Amino acid sequence: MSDYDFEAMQRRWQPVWESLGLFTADGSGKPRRSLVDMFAYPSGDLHMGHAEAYALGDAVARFWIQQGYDVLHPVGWDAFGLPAENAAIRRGAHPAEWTYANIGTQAESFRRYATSIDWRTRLHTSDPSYYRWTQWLFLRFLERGLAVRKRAAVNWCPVDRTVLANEQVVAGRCERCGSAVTKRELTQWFLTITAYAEQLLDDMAELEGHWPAPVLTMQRNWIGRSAGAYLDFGPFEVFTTRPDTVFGATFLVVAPDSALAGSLCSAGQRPAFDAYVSRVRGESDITRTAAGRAPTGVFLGAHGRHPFTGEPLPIWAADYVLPGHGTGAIMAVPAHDERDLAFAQTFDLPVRPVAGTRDTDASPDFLAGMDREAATARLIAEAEARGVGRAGVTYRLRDWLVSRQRFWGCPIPVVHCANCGIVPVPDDQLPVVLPDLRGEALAPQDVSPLATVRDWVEVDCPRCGGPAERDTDTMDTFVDSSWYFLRYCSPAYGKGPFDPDAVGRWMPVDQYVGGAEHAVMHLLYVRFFTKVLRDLGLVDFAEPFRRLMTQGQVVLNGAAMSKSKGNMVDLGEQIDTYGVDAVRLTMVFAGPPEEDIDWADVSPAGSVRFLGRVLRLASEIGAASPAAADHAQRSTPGPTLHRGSPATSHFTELSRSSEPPSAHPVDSRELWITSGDPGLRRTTHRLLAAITELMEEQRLNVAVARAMELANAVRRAIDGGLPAGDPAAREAAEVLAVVLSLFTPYTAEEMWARLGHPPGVARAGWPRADPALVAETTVICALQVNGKLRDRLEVPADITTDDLTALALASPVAAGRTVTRLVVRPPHVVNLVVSG
Ligand code: ANZ
Ligand code: ZN
Repeated sequence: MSDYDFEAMQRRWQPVWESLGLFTADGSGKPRRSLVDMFAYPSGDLHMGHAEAYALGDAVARFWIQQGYDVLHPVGWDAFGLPAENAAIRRGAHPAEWTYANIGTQAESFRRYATSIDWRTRLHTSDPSYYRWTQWLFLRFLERGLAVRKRAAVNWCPVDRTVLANEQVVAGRCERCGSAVTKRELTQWFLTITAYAEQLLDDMAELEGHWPAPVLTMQRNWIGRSAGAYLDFGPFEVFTTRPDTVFGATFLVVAPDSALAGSLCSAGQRPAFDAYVSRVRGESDITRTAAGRAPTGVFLGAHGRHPFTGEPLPIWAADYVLPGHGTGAIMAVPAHDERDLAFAQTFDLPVRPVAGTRDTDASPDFLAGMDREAATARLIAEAEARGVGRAGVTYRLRDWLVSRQRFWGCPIPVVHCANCGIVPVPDDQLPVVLPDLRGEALAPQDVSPLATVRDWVEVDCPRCGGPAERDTDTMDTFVDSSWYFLRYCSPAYGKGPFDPDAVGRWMPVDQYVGGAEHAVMHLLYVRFFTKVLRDLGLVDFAEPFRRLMTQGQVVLNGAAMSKSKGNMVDLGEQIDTYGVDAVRLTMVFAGPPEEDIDWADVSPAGSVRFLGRVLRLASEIGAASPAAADHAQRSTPGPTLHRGSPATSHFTELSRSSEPPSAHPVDSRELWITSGDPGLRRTTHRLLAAITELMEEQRLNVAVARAMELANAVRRAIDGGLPAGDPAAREAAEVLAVVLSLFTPYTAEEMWARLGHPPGVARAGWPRADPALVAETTVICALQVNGKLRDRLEVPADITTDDLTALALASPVAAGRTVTRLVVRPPHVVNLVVSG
C-alpha cells in the first residue's frame, strides 16, 4: 500500500497539531462539555484495552469539538499502587522511578495515538501536589465522622501481605494477585460508605438510561438492600426478611466468629466451640455461603426465647451465618429456608411449618388466612405493639476499608499520641510526604514498611507537643481515584483540592468512559465521594458522571489476554504494523462499544486498505478541483463551494477567549454548492444525516459503516463516469474527511491537505446535512374512486398502508361519500369503493 504511508503521516501531523494547540479547552463562553476517560495505571506501555477505550472516547470528544463545543478532555495517571512497589523491590529502586518512567512512555503513546487531549490538565496521583489534597479530603471525612478506625475481621492477602476491601476480593481471591484471601482481626481505617447506602440507591434514578443497565444492576446488588424486621429473641436480636415465618423458628444460629458467639458459649461447650472457630477463621465468605455444602456447627449450650410464644430455643454457632450481615444472628426456620433445613436434618433439630403450608395449628390466629405480604406487615405491627421487634433494613454493603500496609500510596495524615489519641495532621502541615525508601526495605512484612523508618514515624504531637507516632498505613488507591476528575479542572490549584469556579464550569462530567469491571469498586466509591463532597459544600451535584460508556474487552480467540497465558497482542506492534489510524478504526468498527472485540476476528489490514482508498480519492478530487478559499471569499460572491466557517478562520475564532457566547448551542458548517451531481449529493447528505444521528446515539461502529458507504459511493460515481472535478465529489470527500477526523485523525488530516485545505480538520466544523436533500423521495399516487382516476397525491416512496389510507380518506374526493371498501397498494394506487 505504497500510497498509504502511515509513518510519514504520523511524523508530519503530530508537530503541526501541537503547534496549533487544537485541543485546548478555552473556557470561551461557548457551550461546554467534558469527557473523561478512566485514567491509566502506569504499568508498562498502553495496551490494547487502553487503545479501545481511548479510541471510543476520543471519537465522542472529537464529535463535540467539531460541533463547536468547548471540550475538556483531560489526561492523568493513577500512579500509586502495588506493581510499582514490587518492581522497586526487584530492582533495588524507588517505586517512583518505575512509575514516572512508565508514565513518560504512556504519555508518548498517548500523543502518537492522537487523542484530543488538553495536556494542561495532566496529573499524577503520586505527586505530593496531588496527594496533599487526598490527605486534606481524608481529614474532612474524619471531621464528619466518615473516616473511622475500628477493629474488624478483615480480608487479608497472604501474598501481598496487606488487607483488602470487600470489593477487591473476587470469588474469595485477591483481585490483584489471585491468592486465596484469609481473615484477620485488625484495627483499620474505614470510610463509612454504608451511611450513604440509601442515597447511592435512590440517586440511581438519575442515572437510569444514561449508564449501562448492567452496571446499575451490579451496584444495586452490591449494595444489597433487604427490608424486613429485627426481632428480639432474648440475648440478641435477629434480622429477618421473613418475619411472617417466625412461628416456624425452632432454633437460633449466630456467626461463630462474632463477639456474640464467644460471650454466649457455656463453659462445657467452650473446647468444641474454640476448635470450630479456629477452623472457620480461614474460610472465605464465598465458601461459607456456598450452596449444597455439608452443614457444620456447634451447640453453644445456651437458649433464647421466642418473642411470641416464649418457647426456649437452642442457640447454635454455624459458619453459614456471617458476622457482618444483619446482627450476625438468625432465627432458623427449617420449614421455609433450605440452609436451615439442611442444618436441622444434620443436627436433628425440629422442623415446624407455619400457616398456609401444612400445620395451621402452629400459627396463631392473628396471621390466619393472610398472604405473605399482609402477614409480614401484620407481624411487624404486632411485634412493635408487644415491644419485641421493629421494621428494619439491612445492606449487604460494608464500610470501605482503606488502610493498606504498603508503601507506595498516600500516607494517612494522622498522628497517634499517648495523651491525645488520634490527632489529625494540621492542614498547613500537609502533605505528609513519603520518606525515601527503596529496594528490599519495601518488602512486605505484615506491617507497613513505613513503620521501619523511625525518624519519619516519630513526631511531636501537633496537639500536646509530646512524643507521638505517625500512622504508618497508606490509603487504598481507590481513594486517589475517587476525586481526580475534579482536580482536572484546575490541576495546579493550591488553595484547595480544586478551584470551585473551574469545577462549576466543567463538572459533573458529561461523558465518562471506561471498563465495566469497575462497576462495584471505582464507580461506586466515586459516587460516594461525590455525595460527601456535596454534603461538605465543596460541589453542588451529587452524581459525578452524567453519562457512562463502558467498553467491552479486547480478547483473542475468545479468551481474555494475559501475560500468564502468553496470548497478549502488543499494541505497539499493531501500531508499527498497521499504523495508529487503522488500529483506531478497527477498534471502533469491530462492534458496539460495550461488546468484546476478538482481535482474531477483526482485520486491521482491511482498515489499512480502506484508508488507502480514501486517501487516493482525496488526491484525485483535490487535483481536479480547487478548495474553497478562506477569509477572502467569504464575503466575495463567486464560485464558492462552501458557506459557513472554513477551517482556518473557524479555528481562530475558537481559540480567542473574548469571543461572545454564540446564539446557537453549537456551530456547524453548512455545505452549500450550486451545482453537482444530484444523485451523489443526495447520498452524501443522507449518509451525513445518518452519521450525525448515530454519533449522537453513540452507535459508533454503525457511524463508521456509513462513512465507508460514503467512500464507496464516491468511488462508484467516479468510476461510473462522474468527473473527479464535479462539486458533488468534492463535497462528499470533504464530508468524509471531517467524519473520519473522529476516528482516524492522521488520514483525515492528510485528506484535508490533499483537498487543498490548511491543517486543522479536527476543527473544520461539523457539516450540516441539507434537509431538502435528505428528505425521502416522493412518488405520485393515483387516487381512484370506483376504479376511475380522480386525483393524484404526492406521497413518500416508503409510505405505509395506514398512512396512505388516512391520506386517501382525508382527500376532498372522499368528502361526503360512504366508503364501503378500500384497496390500498402503497405507494402507487388507492381505490375507494363508494356507495351512492
Ligand atoms: C428467617 C427466614 C425464613 C429467612 C425464611 C429467610 C427465609 P438478605 O439480607 O436479603 O441476605 N440472614 C440474616 N442475617 C444473616 C447472616 N448474618 N448470615 C447469614 N444469613 C443471614 O437475607 C436476610 C435473610 O438471610 C434473613 O431472613 C435470614 O434468614 C438470613 F423462610 O430469617 B431469614
Ligand atoms: Zn498529644
